Amino acid sequence: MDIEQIKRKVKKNLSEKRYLHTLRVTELARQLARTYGASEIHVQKAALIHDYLKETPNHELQSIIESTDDPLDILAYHPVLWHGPAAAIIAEKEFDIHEPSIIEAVRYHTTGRPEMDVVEEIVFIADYMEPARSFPGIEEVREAATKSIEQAISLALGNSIRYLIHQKATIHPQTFQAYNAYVSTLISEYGGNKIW
Ligand code: DGI
Ligand code: FE
Ligand code: FE
Repeated sequence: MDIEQIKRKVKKNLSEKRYLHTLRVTELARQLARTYGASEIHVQKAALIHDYLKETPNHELQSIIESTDDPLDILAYHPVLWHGPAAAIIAEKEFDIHEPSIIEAVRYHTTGRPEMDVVEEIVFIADYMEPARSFPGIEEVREAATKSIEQAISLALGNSIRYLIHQKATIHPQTFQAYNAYVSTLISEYGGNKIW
C-alpha cells in the first residue's frame, strides 16, 4: 500500500482525536527522517500504522498476539502495551508491509528496545514528543532531538520510567533494557552514568 492508501485505512479505524495524533506523529517523523537521513517513506508508513489498533478491544489484541509464535510475555504486562505488537503482527497482511524496519518500529513504539534502527528511533521519539504532547521534561527532549536522537530517547525513557514508578505501574523489561542501552549516550554531554 502507498502512503495515501494507508492513511485512508487508518482513518477508518480510529477516532478523529487519535487519527490527528497519528498525522502529527507522521509529520514529525518525516522531518526527523530528513535530519537523520532515514527513509521518509518508511518512517511515514510506520508512524501511520503505529496506533492503528489503539482503540481495539483488549480481547482482540490478545487473540492477535496469541495467533503467532511471537513471545507472549507482553500479555503478562499492562494491556496498554499490546497495541504495538498486535499492529506489527497484522501489518504484513492488512497493509502489505514487508520492510522489517517498519514492522519493528510499530512493534516497539511504546516500550522501545536496545539498538533500535533509525526508523524505530524516529517513530519512538516522534510519538513521545509530537507537538500536542506536553509533560515535564519534554522541552529538554525536543532540544536534544535537534542534535542527538539517542540522547533524546534516553531522556524520554528516563522520564517515562520515572512517571510509571510514580504511578506505581509495572514496567516492561524492554523499557529498562532500552533505557540502559541509550543512557550511555548521555555520558559526554550531560555528565550521566557517574556511578557506573
Ligand atoms: O499510544 P500512545 O498513547 O500514542 O503512546 P504509547 O504507545 O507510547 O503509550 C503510552 C502509554 O503507555 C502511557 O500511558 C504510558 C504507558 N506505558 C509505556 N510503557 C509502559 C507503560 N505502561 C506500563 N504499565 N508499563 C510500561 O512499561
Ligand atoms: Fe501507541
Ligand atoms: Fe501514538
